[in-house]
Formats: sequence, structure tokens, C-alpha cells
Amino acid sequence: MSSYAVPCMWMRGGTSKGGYFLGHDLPNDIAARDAFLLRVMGSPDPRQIDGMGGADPLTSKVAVVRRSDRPGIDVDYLFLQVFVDQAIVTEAQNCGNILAGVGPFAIERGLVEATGGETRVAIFMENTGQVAIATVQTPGGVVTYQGDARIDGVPGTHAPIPIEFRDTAGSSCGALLPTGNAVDMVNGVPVTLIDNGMPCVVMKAADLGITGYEDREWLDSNTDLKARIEAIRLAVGDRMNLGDVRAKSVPKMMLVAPPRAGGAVCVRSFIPHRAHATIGVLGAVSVATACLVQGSPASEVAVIPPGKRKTLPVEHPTGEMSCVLEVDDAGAVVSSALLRTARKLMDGMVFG
Ligand code: NQM
Repeated sequence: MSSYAVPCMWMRGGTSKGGYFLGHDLPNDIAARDAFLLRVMGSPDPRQIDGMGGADPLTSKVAVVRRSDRPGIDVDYLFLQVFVDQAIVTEAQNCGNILAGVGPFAIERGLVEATGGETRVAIFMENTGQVAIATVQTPGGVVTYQGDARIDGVPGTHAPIPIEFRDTAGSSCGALLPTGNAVDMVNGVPVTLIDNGMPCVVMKAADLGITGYEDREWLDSNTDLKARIEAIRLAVGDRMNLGDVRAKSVPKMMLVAPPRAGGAVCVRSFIPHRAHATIGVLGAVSVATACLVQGSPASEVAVIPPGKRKTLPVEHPTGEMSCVLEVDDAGAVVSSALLRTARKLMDGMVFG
């Protein structure tokens, strides 16, 4: 297909960044869509020099948004991860950071009407078949990105975008604990296989011979550690009902350690081949949930506050992400909420 251009908004969503498209602006044919998006990002190429991608999985992301015809839902959101150095576009994972830009984008494109000072946008997440509610600041009926909210991993302050999730358990794996176990042994390492919005393998950093407080650069340059983690990942695909995960960006690999800044738990995550600069949104929800699973490796290192509504600050390499989890009488997590921000960076035509 020869090069052509379509309307696109480039946005930071949470601690990620990517292209936001209206569904009807992209080719219907999935192979043609993916080929276009690879050209837009400049993949495959570790530098993504010939495209918009930032040479990092966190900045090589796409949101496809449509008006929804589902009752009570405003828009449908499909997340696509465009691999940096492989010609892969996958919808096998969701992304709660890019989700933060979906509400403002939907209002800006006229898919949702602003309702006074703030506008609630109900978003159906197509990747997992679940719903998120985002609240967007719309003073005078217009989206604003300016405000006082601060999230770790992003300089400055911006308008708050609180996001709530319900019933995210088993989003991709069919069950919160797809093996039914709090602990499974994989390649000699005790792990929890869990999915509360994001399929994750949660294990103690100490069981892999590290502290769990290392920085992103150190983790990314440790090829032996990464090879061990990848071997565990490939071994659990079937057990997590994800099948062959070689060309998938799930499950995410989460190395936990005791909190050291007053939080609930400290995490270093691999997404899955690069260390995360912070932590994914639904990844953090899944790790926080693992901390509440009795007998899990995460529960051994976590510090859990009492009560049915718990704020669990998940410490990551550049700060923390606070997950507010609500549990039922049996201790099961029924909803989660987080604060994100987003910013419009560019609106125009992108060439693929
Ligand atoms: O877990 C990165 C991100 C994410 C995903 C990744 C995310 C989530 O930080 O909901 O946000 O895990 O690939 O954007």
C-alpha cells in the first residue's frame, strides 16, 4: 500500500504516549491497519527513526476509539501495542495509561458531549470486554489539560483524570487466578499467576537474586536476569490461558519487594522485554490484588492497610502509583480506582 495520511491526535496518557485514532479513519482490514500503524511508528527499528514512536514500548502505543452502541457506554476503546523492534501489532493486552487519554479525545472529537465542569465518560475496553469510567475536567464545556494533579513519572501538574474499574478479574485469563493457586512453582521460582485487568506473573525479586530496588537502566542491561524472566514467561502462557505468548506483550513480569517509601509494595516490572519506567495502571491493580491473595509471594513482602477500602501505594522506579481497592466481605477485590492525567500534544494528519 502506498503512503497515505489519516487524522490522528498524539497524546500522553498517564506515563505512556501514543496515537489516538477514530476507528473509521483506519483501514478496516486488520493486516492493512497493522501495516499502516507499523509505518506510522517507524517499526520495526530499535530507534523508530522513520516514524513517530519514541524507541520505547511505552511510547509506541495506539488507541482506536469509536462511538459505542452498547447500553450505558459512551465509547469503545481498542488498545494496540506496536512493537518497537519487531513487526508486531498486538491487541492481546489492554493499557490503562493510554486509557487516560480516551475520555478527553472522545470529547474533543465530538463523540461525547461535555456536561458542565466535569464529564464522566464510560469506556468499553474492547481488549478485555470490560468497562472503565473516566472523569474529565471540562470547565465551560471544553476539555482542559491544565490542573494541579501530579502523577509520578510525569513532570509538572495537569488536570486530574480519575479512572474507576469494576469486575476486571480474569480480563484475559478467564479467572483472577487462572491456575486456581496462590502460588505455582515455575523454573524453581514461586510465582502468582494473576489477572485483575492485566495478566501478570508476580514473584519476589529476592527469589531472582536481586533486591527489587534497581533502576530501569540496570534491569534493562542485565541480560541473564531478562533471559530467566523470559523463560518463566514462556512457560506460563498456556497455564494462564494465553496460549503461545512469544509474539504477545503479556503476561507482564512483576518483581516485588518490601516497600521502602511508606507504600504497600515495591515493584519492578518487565512489559515484558523491557523494564517499565514506572508501572502500568492495570498492572499495578493486578500486583496490588496479588498482595491481598493469602499465601502469595507478594503477600509476604506487602504492607496492607486494614478496612474494606484500601489505598495501596505501589512503589515503582520513579515514585508510586496509588491504587484504591475495594474488597467484599470475603476479601475479594470488587473495584479499583486510580488517578491519571493526560495531555494533547498534536492534532493533525499522520503519514504511514
Ligand atoms: O497495565 C505498559 C503502560 C503499560 C500498560 C505495559 C498499562 C496497564 O504503562 O494498564 O498502562 O505494561 O505494557 O502504559
